[in-house]
Amino acid sequence: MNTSIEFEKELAAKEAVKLLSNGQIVGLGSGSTAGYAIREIGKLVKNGLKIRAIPTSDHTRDLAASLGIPLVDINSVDAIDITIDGADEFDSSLNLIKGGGGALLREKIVASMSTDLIIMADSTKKVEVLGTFKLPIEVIPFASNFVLKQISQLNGTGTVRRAGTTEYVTDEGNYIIDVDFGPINDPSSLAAELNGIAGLVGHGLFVQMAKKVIMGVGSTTRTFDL
Ligand code: ABF
Repeated sequence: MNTSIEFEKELAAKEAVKLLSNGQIVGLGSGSTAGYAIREIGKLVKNGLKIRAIPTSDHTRDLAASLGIPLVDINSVDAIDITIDGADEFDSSLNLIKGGGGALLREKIVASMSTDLIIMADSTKKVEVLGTFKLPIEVIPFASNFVLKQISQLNGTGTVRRAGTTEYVTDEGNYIIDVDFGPINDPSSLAAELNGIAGLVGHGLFVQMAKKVIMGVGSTTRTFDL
């Protein structure tokens, strides 16, 4: 574990949590940066913060529950006030690659329902052009070979993610294909192409969804707004 990167994640998370206020419905992201935020929220809840939270993964749900953070069923709310989540890459337009942790489908649903999507990042996540990090794509297992072929027609090279000797399976029972598209110069067009592939249920391109990125850098934070 790189302690200075971990420190940047923690700094970004603590800064993001300052944006929460009483009465909000809060989307809780997944991954290690989100973990710092969730632990911070747990402390605030013990000290009286009144929120209801919607987790983006089973792991986040279990962590939030263990800290006494009140949870609410996503299907019982019409909207989410604010979501704080991590990312694998972000560019200067605040377009994101997410899904390295495998929770991209629920993360995108929660983000889509959120008035404000706040991304927390360490300084390694900022890029000029998205695409060094392989783009995670979630597929139903029945369609994995078909989707791999469709992706190759878009000049992507994908492999089904493994967990030891078997395929990695998401919280929704799907597979992940990690795809090297090279530099993604037009994230919006690629997202539109991917959205049209049958059997592909989600991808990690979050285009024009984030309102703000809070990045830890050294011993401080830097905020990128739209
Ligand atoms: C989630 O966790 C994902 O969208 C992203 O893949 C990952 C980032 O992980 P970490 O915060 O551990 O770098 O936010």
